[in-house]
Amino acid sequence: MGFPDSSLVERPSAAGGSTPDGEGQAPIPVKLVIAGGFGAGKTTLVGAVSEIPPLTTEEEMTVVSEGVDDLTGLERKTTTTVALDFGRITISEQIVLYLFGAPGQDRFWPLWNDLALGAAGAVVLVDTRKLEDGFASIDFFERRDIPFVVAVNVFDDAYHYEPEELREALTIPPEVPVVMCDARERERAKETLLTLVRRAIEKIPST
Ligand SMILES: Nc1nc2c(ncn2[C@@H]2O[C@H](COP(=O)(O)OP(=O)(O)O)[C@@H](O)[C@H]2O)c(=O)[nH]1
Ligand SMILES: [Mg+2]
Repeated sequence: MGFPDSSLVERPSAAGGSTPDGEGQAPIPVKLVIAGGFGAGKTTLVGAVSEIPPLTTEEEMTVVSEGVDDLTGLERKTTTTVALDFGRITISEQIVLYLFGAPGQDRFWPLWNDLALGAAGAVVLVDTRKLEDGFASIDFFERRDIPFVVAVNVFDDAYHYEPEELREALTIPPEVPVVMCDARERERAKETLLTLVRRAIEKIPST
């Protein structure tokens, strides 16, 4: 059987097919959102794990965004995502993850509702130098009851927090995993996605 169409339409369930182990079936597409503040490492993470060349709409930051996008502490950042990042990673014969990196700037908030539609879960990337930027994303997924994990992207020049300190500072509920991550490292980024998938599966009501 060929690869499923790219419509990302949720299919009933893996167990609905004829072979219980999913053998011979096309993998189930699972949509995940990569969220977080501006410069938290979303584009980097999608690029690090994607098995297809990530589709990204990075644009050179122009003078137009000067004074609009807050570059404090991000002096080396010269590109910005104007729409979204898109990547794909196959985690097993049964599951293929489609990653949608959300644009971090406040002015793109209206897009987030569309991005979250049909999402099985979200990674909220947090830059510890700009902790407060994580609140809006955490709040967004909490309100919609979308499973999420908080991934702390540890930048070289950032103060090192313990996960529990961050949980308290960001008032992250106990059931939400907090993981340390380096968005540039494929294996760490992949482990973050697997933590999210496990969390999303846990949240599926057992009937
Ligand atoms: N030191 C360090 N730099 C990172 C890490 N993740 C991303 N960066 C850098 O931080 C900048 C912002 O990352 P980017 O992915 O564009 O952020 P986005 O706005 O969330 O998409 C880029 O220059 C990255 O190379 C990290 O884990 N450690
Ligand atoms: Mg980006």
